Amino acid sequence: MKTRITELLGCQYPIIQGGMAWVAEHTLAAAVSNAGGIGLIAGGSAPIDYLREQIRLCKEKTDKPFGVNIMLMSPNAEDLAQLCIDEKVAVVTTGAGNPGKFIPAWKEAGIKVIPVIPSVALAKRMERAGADAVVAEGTESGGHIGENTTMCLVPQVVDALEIPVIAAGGIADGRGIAASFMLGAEGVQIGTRFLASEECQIHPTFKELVVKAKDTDSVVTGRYTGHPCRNIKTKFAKMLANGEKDGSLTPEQFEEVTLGSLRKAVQDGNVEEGSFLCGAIAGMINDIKPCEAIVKELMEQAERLIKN
Ligand code: TUI
Repeated sequence: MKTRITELLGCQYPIIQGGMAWVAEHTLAAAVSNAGGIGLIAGGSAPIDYLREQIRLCKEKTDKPFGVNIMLMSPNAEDLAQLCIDEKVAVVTTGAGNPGKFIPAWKEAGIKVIPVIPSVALAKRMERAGADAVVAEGTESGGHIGENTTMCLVPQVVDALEIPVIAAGGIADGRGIAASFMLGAEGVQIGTRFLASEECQIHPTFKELVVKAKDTDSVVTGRYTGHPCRNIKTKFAKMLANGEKDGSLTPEQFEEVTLGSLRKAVQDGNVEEGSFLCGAIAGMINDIKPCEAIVKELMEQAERLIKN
């Protein structure tokens, strides 16, 4: 399936792995790139030395293109942005903010720049700022989210832009990819499906929560802090959601109890205090497989559907 995205990024399939903070490290990124997609390493709020090492390890594991996600709320986003230039990373995606000020330097360095955006207005600004493509991310996604749905957002972004659009949020099988293409997208970004992959290095408890999740097992917390996040509905997430609703948890207390909660979920599998960020499509995911098998199955199903 050749699109402007496969051409732009020099990959076999128009599938980009989500840049999941604390989750997306070099083993996962290299596996997705070796499977023909574009793997991503998450900068998150990691120290610069950690990200440099991850990039170098990824280069050892794959000779295919891969990328780095810069989380713009990170206090060291500036340093990580420069590191991508120094390490000659092929692709940069961004999240949780406006990357406008970094785009000229990335473009100068020959990096393909793909901001993740939750609205048409920001998509247009990114095109004007020189982005090569955008990821239009619906509220079905895991982690930090906007309000609009994939079904509504993607066609509106496609209509508003000349550059290619990648759909994200709620896509975990070939039907989701085919549907995204019908909406005008030329690629997909997939996160949650890769949580349940063999190469993903998260705690086994996290994978088990994804595989066991039903359609109603995701919840958005933290709307009142200005950083809404979609999580798996654990006891901890329900406590946060209830505390937000009934006022028993102030925004300050919310920030306090969620500090370090991504690490507690990903590294420790701590269901009492961890935030298991995950998309609303988790209910459809029932097995853990190698990335190569996931990508192959996704593309075979999508190509069959589109041909019909
Ligand atoms: O960024 C994500 N998903 C994420 S980032 C993350 S780590 C985190 N940690 C603490 C608080 C918040 C996040 C976990 N998941 N997805 C892409 C995305 N970007 N979703 C929404 C946005 C976004 C929101 C506002 C992008 C731009 C934006 O612009 C505001 C502005 O400055 O105009």
